[in-house]
Amino acid sequence: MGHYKSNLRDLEFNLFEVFNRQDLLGSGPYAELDEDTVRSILDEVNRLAEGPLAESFEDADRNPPKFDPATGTVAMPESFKKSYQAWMDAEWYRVDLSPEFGGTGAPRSLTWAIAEQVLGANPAVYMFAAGPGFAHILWNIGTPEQKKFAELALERKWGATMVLTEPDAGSDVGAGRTKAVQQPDGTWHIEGVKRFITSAEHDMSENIFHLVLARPEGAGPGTKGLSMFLVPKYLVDVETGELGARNGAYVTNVEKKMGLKVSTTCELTLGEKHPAIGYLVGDVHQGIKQMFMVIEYARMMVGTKAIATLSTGYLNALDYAKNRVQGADLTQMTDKAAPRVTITHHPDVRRSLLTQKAYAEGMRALVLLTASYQDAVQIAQFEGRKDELAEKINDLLLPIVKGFGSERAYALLGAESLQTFGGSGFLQEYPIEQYIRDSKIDTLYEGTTAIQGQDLFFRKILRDNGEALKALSGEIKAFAEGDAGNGRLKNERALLNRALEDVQGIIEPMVGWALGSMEDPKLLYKIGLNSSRLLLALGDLVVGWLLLRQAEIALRKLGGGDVSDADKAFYTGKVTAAQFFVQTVLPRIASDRAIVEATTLDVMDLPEEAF
Ligand code: ST9
Ligand code: FAD
Repeated sequence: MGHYKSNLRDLEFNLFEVFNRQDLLGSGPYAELDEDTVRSILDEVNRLAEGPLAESFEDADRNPPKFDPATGTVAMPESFKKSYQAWMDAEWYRVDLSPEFGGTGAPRSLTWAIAEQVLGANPAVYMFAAGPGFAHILWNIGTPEQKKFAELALERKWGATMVLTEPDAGSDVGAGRTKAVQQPDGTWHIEGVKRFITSAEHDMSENIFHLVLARPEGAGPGTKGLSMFLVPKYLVDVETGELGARNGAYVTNVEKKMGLKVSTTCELTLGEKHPAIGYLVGDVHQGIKQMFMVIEYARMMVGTKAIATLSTGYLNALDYAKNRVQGADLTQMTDKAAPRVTITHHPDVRRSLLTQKAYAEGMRALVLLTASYQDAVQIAQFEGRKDELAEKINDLLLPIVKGFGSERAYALLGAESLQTFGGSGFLQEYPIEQYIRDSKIDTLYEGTTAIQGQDLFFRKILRDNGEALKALSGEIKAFAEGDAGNGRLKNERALLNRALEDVQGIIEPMVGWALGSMEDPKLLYKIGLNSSRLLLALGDLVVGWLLLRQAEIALRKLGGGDVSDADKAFYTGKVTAAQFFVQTVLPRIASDRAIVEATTLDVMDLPEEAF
């Protein structure tokens, strides 16, 4: 058995018992899919994930890619190449592509359920396999020539990258200095150095295309002055599909990293040896808007990766705890001859396991809730209309999936999953230490947690006039004040209601400071001091609500009779995990509220030398 332990039962529970995705199948954009087909796809991906994809996870960490500075090339570990090949050969990435672009056009909820399995088994496989998805975006927004390029990229399985970051432009993408100079033939020469570019070099596809943000000469400052260029590694004759000359975009360094070592993180130097030819995407100067189409997808991917890792971390810890015998039952602590028990008997281990379970399963539900809004957006598009509320709620949830998901997953992997193993967790014999190293990046790339917190408050709440938040809060309130659980969840619904009030009590002063900042700009600091706190509190609230929704369903199933032993255990675990989470995690939001209400500017007034 490999390192990866998936949770197919819980994925299916979410899809078919909580979010009822079967109701969407068989009609509209999903006319070609039915529940059996979806279940068999998940089954097949699960087999791949636990087998060939997971197989190289450890080896590729211990024997990472080798960079040759003389040629700017990378040799990938053979073991990893096999995993990657298995994924690309299976072509499940087509499930997410539209039928017009050679795909299935499946609901996003299914594609994220698939993604979870790949990301949990071997995240870098999913990232190196971004080519078809990036090609899809290019095909949607590109010129006729670029559409042909995109079709070739899909057919020939070319790799792809998103290229924003520069040494002096990380969170502040708008500080980018890479420039674009228009040529008489309408192409552009791109000049500059980009860094930390994922998958920019490897030896697993014949071509790689880069989607690069650069500033046309004379364009204005900031992100709005950036345009997006298609910069292929090898130039392409889109009529014949022939690869032409090597383009002038070379990898000049590959970083040595703490984790996720098999994912190449590259310095990409453009136009130094010879011109790096770029094509203006869609022939329009809307670089940041276009790049956010990729970023939104990638942020969802990063959150899903973090949560998938926590889930397999928890299941590995659970497995260990069920087998590790150590100490006597606490009730027999004074009897030195008492039988030794497995550590699952110890209250503190149980607390830890249930915390891991509740977060892993609650955050999986958060991913699939978000995906269900993406389904609604897709259906509306298919019907030729816009579902603005679904779009807004998806936007609101994205920083929570990414920022809250990655923070909680990383913290729990270290503080709880590894801890369950005792000293053994520290060893490379078990996968947890690698999970921790590999998942730290999730709080950093695609916008750090601080950036996610600001995105949540300034863009997704304030700029939206709180509309999406109001809709989501309304659903939580209706649930809390309803009769879910038939009396069994009464106390928990009251706790949920209290947590909702506390989150609102966090947001209200923040909105007040935002309004007051017109007169007193320093009030913005008070928001900056609390936006990450809000991100985490709102995440906990949504997870608590989702867990209780699951518990309500579980109670109904348990009360319905004819439940298999396995399902009885599954549903019983759901109820207790939800109650535990709501009783032990949500009350902490009250202290966050008190902290926010008492915010002063002392931190900002402290002179730098006093730190
Ligand atoms: C990175 C990659 O880190 C790591 C992993 C790579 C893995 C690659 C593989 C991925 C696999 C996935 C497969 C994909 C397949 C796809 C398949 C599809 C079928 N939402 O607030 P302003 C826009 S990459 C939407 O003034 P500043 C908007 O246009 C590096 N749009 O910002 C806005 O205009 P307007 C990642 C947004 O102060 C404009 O930006 N780096 C959003 O100028 C300006 O907005 C980062 O993430 C949004 N949430 O700039 C950088 N926000 O307002 C992090 C902004 O008119 N830094 N826009 O609408 C930030 O995000 C900054 O806040 C900033 C600030 C740069 C946006
Ligand atoms: P900085 O922006 O310098 O941030 C440093 C610290 O300051 C952080 O704690 C941050 O939260 C904080 N900070 C910065 N600005 C603010 C602010 N305004 N308010 C509050 N706090 C702030 N980029 C790509 O373009 N393509 C890729 O494929 C890609 N892949 C990556 C892969 C890896 C392994 C890594 C490490 C990075 C990758 N990146 C990629 C870059 C990544 O997106 C950036 O590292 C990230 O956006 C942060 O930028 P930075 O590292 O420059 O940190």
